[in-house]
Amino acid sequence: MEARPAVDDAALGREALSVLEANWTGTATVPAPGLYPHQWSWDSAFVAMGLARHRPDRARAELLSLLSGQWATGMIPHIVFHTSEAYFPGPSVWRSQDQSAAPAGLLTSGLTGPPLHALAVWWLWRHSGEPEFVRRAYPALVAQDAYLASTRDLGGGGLAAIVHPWESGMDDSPSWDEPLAALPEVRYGYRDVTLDERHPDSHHDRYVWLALRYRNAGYRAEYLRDEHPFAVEDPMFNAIWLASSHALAELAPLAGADPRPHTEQAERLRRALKERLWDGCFYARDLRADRLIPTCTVGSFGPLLDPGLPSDQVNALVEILESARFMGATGYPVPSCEIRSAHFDRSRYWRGPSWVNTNWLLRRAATLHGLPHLAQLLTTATLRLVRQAGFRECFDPFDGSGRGCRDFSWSAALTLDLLADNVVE
Ligand code: 2M8
Repeated sequence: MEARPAVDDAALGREALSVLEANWTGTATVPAPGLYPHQWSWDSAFVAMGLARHRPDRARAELLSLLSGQWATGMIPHIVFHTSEAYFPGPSVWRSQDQSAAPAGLLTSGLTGPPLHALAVWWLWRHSGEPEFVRRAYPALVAQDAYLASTRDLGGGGLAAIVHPWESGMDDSPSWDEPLAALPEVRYGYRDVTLDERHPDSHHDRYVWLALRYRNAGYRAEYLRDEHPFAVEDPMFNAIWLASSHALAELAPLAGADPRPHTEQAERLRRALKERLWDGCFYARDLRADRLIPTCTVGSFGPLLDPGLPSDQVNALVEILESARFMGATGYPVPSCEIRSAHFDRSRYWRGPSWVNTNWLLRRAATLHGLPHLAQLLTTATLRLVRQAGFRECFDPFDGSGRGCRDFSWSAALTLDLLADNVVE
């Protein structure tokens, strides 16, 4: 454990705000200086939610700047490149400028990310009002929803498929091992120092190969449907979409729109998650092999974000989450992979460490399901992590030591939100 002075809540909040100030480029908040020098999609949504009570103006600017990268297809890219700072894979890999659907004058990646943005807009509305901002963002959020429902329903069962591990945001999760192993032996050949340093032991050759295949096919919907070799229905990605559908239903009247399509979408997603991904726990489905991937990860608990999840599923998930398979055996919740799995690795990115963003999502889920004890436990333990180790990218779930980069934006932003709710009466 790194030595770190104990700080009180007010000091911790000030530190969090100063990290976010330092990571603000004038246009967007980078996840971390140096390592992640551009704007990432779900990072921006988390940052906006964390800033909602402190800097709503900045939170709105953050989301609008991300939405400026949206493609005409409705796809919100997982990275928007506002500067030319070095990062691999950067604009020369994605070549968004060659796509007529991509925004003019702004470079982006060609993949998408977890669709957290409607929830973020709702969060901002709830904490700071401002119907004008909702009206402005609403059409982009509806277009994103339509893109997922049409272009990404590759399995035809009502769920969205991710077509690259990077789209999950949980890049190296063991859930992708099987579908990646089924790809041909590829050697992309390009060794990128920053990529290898960021995440040694990752499946980089296959990641880059998959991205290039999709790019070379012109990011076409038909190619994804008929040829792309990686297509997975991920419970967390779809649960975030479901949470955003509920949020859209509440935002719709503010934008003068009908909430019903969004309520129906949420119900469709709930049914599809159960039919396609539930087997006592939620698992990812490999569409190309047509089978469930039998690894339980923190993503398995994503569907708890649905306030309408039936109580038998809620109870089963909470039992697993609190058991010795997950937070029952580690000092610091929530390990990103079940600890008894052969794939669990306490140090490897998304294969074991605990993350502030998933803790925050599960804390929200616990609140939605009337589980205050679980919500408080997640709040207290997450605050303990950042107090002890700082705003690190992720944390060893057993001893709480920091992993990955420092001054990580979503760790700082969500700390602000946890502090705001952690008022002891
Ligand atoms: C990580 O992903 C990027 C690729 O998109 C990377 O490894 O370079 C993930 O943790 C992802 O969830 C996150 O959005 C991104 C930036 O923080 O870093």
